Order: sequence, then C-alpha cells, then structure tokens
Amino acid sequence: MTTVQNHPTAPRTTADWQQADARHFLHPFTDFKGLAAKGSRIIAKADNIYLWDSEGHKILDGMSGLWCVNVGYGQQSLIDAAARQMKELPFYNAFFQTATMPAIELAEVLAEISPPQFQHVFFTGSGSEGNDTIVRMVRRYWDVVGQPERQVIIGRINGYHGSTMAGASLGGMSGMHAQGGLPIPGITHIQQPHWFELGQGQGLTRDAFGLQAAGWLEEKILEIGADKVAAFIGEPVQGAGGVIVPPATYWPEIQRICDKFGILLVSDEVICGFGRTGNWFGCETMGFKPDLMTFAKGVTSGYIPLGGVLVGDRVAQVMIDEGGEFNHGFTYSGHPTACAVALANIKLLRDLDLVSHVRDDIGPYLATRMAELDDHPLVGETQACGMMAAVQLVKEKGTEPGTGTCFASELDVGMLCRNHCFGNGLIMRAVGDRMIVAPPLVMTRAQIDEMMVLIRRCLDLTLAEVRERGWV
Ligand code: PXG
Repeated sequence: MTTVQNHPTAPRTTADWQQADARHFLHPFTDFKGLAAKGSRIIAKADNIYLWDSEGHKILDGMSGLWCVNVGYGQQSLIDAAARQMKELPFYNAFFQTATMPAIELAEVLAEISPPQFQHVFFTGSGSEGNDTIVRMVRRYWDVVGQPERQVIIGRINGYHGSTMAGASLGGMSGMHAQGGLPIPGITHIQQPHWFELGQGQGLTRDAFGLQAAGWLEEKILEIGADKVAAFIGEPVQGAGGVIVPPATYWPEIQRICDKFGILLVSDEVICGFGRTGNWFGCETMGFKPDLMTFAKGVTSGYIPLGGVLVGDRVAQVMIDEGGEFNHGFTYSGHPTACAVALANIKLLRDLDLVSHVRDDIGPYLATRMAELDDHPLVGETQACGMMAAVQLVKEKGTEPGTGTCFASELDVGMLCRNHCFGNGLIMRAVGDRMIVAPPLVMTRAQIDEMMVLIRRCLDLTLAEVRERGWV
C-alpha cells in the first residue's frame, strides 16, 4: 500500500523544494539524473520583466518565460479576465454543436488582427497540438480536393515545431528524431537559411544566399515529385534553433516556389506571432502570405495554455463546403477561460500599442544595441528581429561582420556563457554557441540598456574563462 505524505506545513527551504522536485518531477528536455544531482532553480514570483527565485535573487527575464510572456508579468487585466471567466463558466467544450462566448469572440478578434486571408480558427491547447492539427488538416484538404497522393510535408533541419509525434517530426531537431522512431512517415526536411553556418565563405551576399536556401525547397519538391507534396512549413524566424533571421530574399522566394507548384504554405507563428517581430504575425515582417498559421504562446502571453491554427480561405472553403466531418479536436479546443485571457491579452497589446512599439521603437533600439556587440572579440555575428536577438560566439572573428570560426562544439562555450548569465541575474539562452534573447515587448529603452550591461559583462567573463582555459 502506498502512503500519502502530507505536504509539510512549515515553510520549505530551497533545498526542500529541490529534493521534492528531484523525487517526483520529470522535467521537459532534461537529463533527469543530472538535474536531480544538481537541483533545480526554483522560480517563486515575477513582475514586469523580472523574476525572483526562492533565494530572493532578482533576475532579468530575457526570454519572456519561454518566448511567451509578451505583455510582461503581473498584468492585472489578464488576471481579472481569468477570475471573471472561472466564476461565470470555467469550462465548457466546443464539441456536440456547442460554443462558449469567449471562444467565439476570440475567433472573431483573431480574424480581425491576422492577414485578410484568415477568417477561421481551430483552437488547440498548445503549439504542438496546433502543428498536429496542421498535418491532419493539410492531408485532409488534399484528400477532399481529389489529390490524396499529396501527402508529404517539407520542414527544415533545425526547425522547431513542438514535441508531439507530428510536431517533433515536422521539426528538424536531430536529438528529437533519435528518440521514439521519428520522423513519422511522409515528413522530410531541407536545410535551413542559416547564414553563419551555411552561407559564409561561399562568396555569396546574404541576399544571394537567401535565394540559394529557398532553392533547396524547389530541389526537394522536384526530387519527391510535385504531385506528392502537400505543404511546406517554417518559422518566419527560427526561434528554438537559435534566432536565425533569414535573408530578406528567402521568404518571398519560398512563396514563389510554393505558388509555382500549388503547395500549401504554413507559417509556424508560435514564437513570431502576437507582436514579437514588430507586426502581429512574423509572415507580415518577412513578406509572405501563408495558407495556414500555427499560434500559441503569445496569444495569452503564456498566462494560461492556448494554441491553434488560423485557417486561410483556400483551405477553409474546401474544409467547410466539401469536407464533411473533420474527425479531430481536443477537450480544451476553445477553452473559455484560456480564450478570455487571450482576449484580455490582445486588448492590452492594442491598448498599449505594443506592436508598433516593437516595430518603430524598441525593436530597432534592441537591434542597434545588439550590433554594438560586433566589436567584442568573442562575437562573430549578431542578429535581431523585433524583440528577438542572437549573438554567435566564435573562437576567431572573420574579416567581415557575420563571419568567424566556431569553437569545437564539445567545449560547450555557450553553456559557460549561460552560466555566467545565470550568475549575474540574466536569463539568456544558449543554443550551441549562439546566445539568444527574446524579452517581453513591454521593455523600455532603459531596461534594454540594463540588459546590455549584463550581456556585455557575461561575454567578458566568458572571454576571460576561455582565455584561462587556453581555448583562444
Ligand atoms: N512551434 C514553435 C515555432 C515553437 O517555438 C512549438 C511550436 C510548440 O509549442 P508548445 O506549446 O507545444 O510547446 C514551439 C515551442 C526552446 C523551446 O528551447 C521552444 C519551444 C518550446 C520549448 C522550448 O527554445 N517552442
């Protein structure tokens, strides 16, 4: 018989929390044994762009939680919206010919703020479920229009589309494909438009490299046979892959190729949506017109889980007029409390004019300040787009900006730098040796200055450490 332990009534110390965590909580993307030995950092509270851990340390959250807290922490109108809705109707489903008012209203508002081809939305509980929905809907679309052999969906190496079977398959993360028999059949990948890794050293301009990278899609389509290809999916700016901002030529050329072969174009807006790039959606910043868009994260600023798919007219008309029943959906599709929080979040984004704040003021300011890091001996490239930015660490700088020689990956220099960030009160992620930030959109110029002081300090500390170890 198992005995149920009562939760202790005395306040727990950090060590108590860490022990309970290690005993029972399996964290995502984590070496369980390694973390249990080390102990988690326990985050206790947050306000605006700052977090506090269980030891009372204040931390500047350069990652908006996990690319999601776009309006910053502590926004009372989101909290009130959740409380109000929970009191009125915490949950009801959208199956069996029923609907709730917040879900209807949110569908209406999403149609309003998204590009004009989007008038319909399918709700899910997360971005991964959104991308599972994409796979099923895209394949269903081609069935209904009488081309069922169009099954293959093309994604990109180092793209990230979630962690479910379909999401992880669409993504191009080799570590994920190595576990659980992925990708599932009918999903394949092309190389990413990553200048620093694949573009430099070829004697191409960035724009020429953008065309070359888009051309890999056409090559892949011809290799598979255009009549077998259903869709192409990509993030406007790759997020989890390391904030890889493609050359300006890339997305318009991808659009041209998809149009040429009649292939559906899917924009995964889970990170780029809701103002992150300086427009409501990343496809607007990158200049393309997708047929479908996945969203999650910023739709509620992460205050409560919600995701979905915006379905463009081309697909929606077929699914509505000729599709019959679409056998797909989740308990939480259109969750009223989540939708009420999303409505409050979008109202706040509008009231504070945060999308133009990012486009016209704080985004360009972040880009300018990040570019100043190009003079640092460890920095080979900086990139920024709206409120996301990357700093590529290098062993040796190249002769031109955007070039350089990488450290051996087993040295894990990015992790050294990330540890200095943690130690200095800054959340900045490392993707290999690419340091990335995606701070809340409510950030002020003074707060960006504060973040830049921390970033430069951490780069200096990392440089001192790699010198000491004789790695440069
Ligand atoms: N698409 C994109 C573009 C994402 O960034 C998902 C789909 C999946 O969403 P859900 O809600 O199912 O997690 C994501 C999620 C990281 C990291 O390490 C990024 C994400 C999730 C977890 C970690 O940068 N993005």
